[in-house]
Amino acid sequence: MSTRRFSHSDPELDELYSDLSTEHLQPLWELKGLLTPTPTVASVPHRWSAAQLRSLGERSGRLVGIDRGGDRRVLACANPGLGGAPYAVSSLWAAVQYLGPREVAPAHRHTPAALRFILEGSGVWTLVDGDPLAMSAGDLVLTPSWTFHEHHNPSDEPMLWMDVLDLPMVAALEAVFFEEGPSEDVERLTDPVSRSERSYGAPGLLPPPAERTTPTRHSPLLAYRWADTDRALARRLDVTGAGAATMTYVDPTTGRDVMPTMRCEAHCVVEGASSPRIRQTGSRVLTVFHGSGVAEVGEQRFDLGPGDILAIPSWVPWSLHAHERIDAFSTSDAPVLHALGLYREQEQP
Ligand code: GTQ
Ligand code: FE2
Repeated sequence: MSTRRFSHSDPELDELYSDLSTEHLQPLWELKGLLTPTPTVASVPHRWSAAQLRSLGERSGRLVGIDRGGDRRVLACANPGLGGAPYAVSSLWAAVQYLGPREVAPAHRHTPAALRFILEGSGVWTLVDGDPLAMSAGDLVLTPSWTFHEHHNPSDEPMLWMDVLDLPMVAALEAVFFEEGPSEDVERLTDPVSRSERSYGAPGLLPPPAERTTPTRHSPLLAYRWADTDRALARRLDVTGAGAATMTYVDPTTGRDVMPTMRCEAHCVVEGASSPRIRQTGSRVLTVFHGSGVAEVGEQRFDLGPGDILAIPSWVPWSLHAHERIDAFSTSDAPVLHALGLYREQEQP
């Protein structure tokens, strides 16, 4: 057993290299590509098409029972630059999950945090630590790290949504834990307003400090409804007057990102307009909720329509151009980069 061996024409130096290898040591002066002027980025810009995601989700629904090969029927976006790893970008898992009529994805929890953005339909409830959260098109639903969650579809229609997890980051830090939990009775799930929304769901209004839930690392508000997001985007568009606006989903008690590892943003670009071309450290996955247009990511252009999922790797300039008004949702690892002092952003010409 030895580590990578370097060689040299000088026999003495070559012998040193041999001994270094035996001792599992490597000479920095022979190592290339470590301290690069700008980030080395493995993942590539890529788009998964909504039509494919939907039809392959449906086919999986017909062929694969919820109990076969795991409890969740999930198709993970695998970035072509990541050598077969089931990650959409290097730091984020993104996937579509398909839950058929009257199916249940049983309770469990894990240290990787998850969120769902619902692209179409309604009728599924996700229970997060026992709190039933209705899921409808345009909603963002959080399942923070180590919270028990389960998905119930008591309706007659299948439903498909997007999951994003910080799994690649938690796996890189070797801190993944998982456990199964007791599933709840589906009969309890009829209430459309969760406990979390009753206390934290009104803009600018909170229970008195002494009555708030013990602060955690994540937002106590676990569902962000499309009607609120839509109104916020419309008002913000009026203010910016720029034809494009972005709103960040935050913890209403702190103003910070909804979870410690992931930033969620809603974007809109009006017909004929473009969002600013920017590049940022950290990676992002974006999905289109409404509208159509083109995404420019680095040198590539992708036609975009509802339900498409787009991978935007670190430090690649990107912008959206709307043919019809685009509403989009994105998740990035920005809170991690900020926390570590690694966040950089540049507007590109
Ligand atoms: O819905 O609980 O896409 O545990 C990956 C892992 C979804 C989930 C994913 C999960 C889930
Ligand atoms: Fe899960």
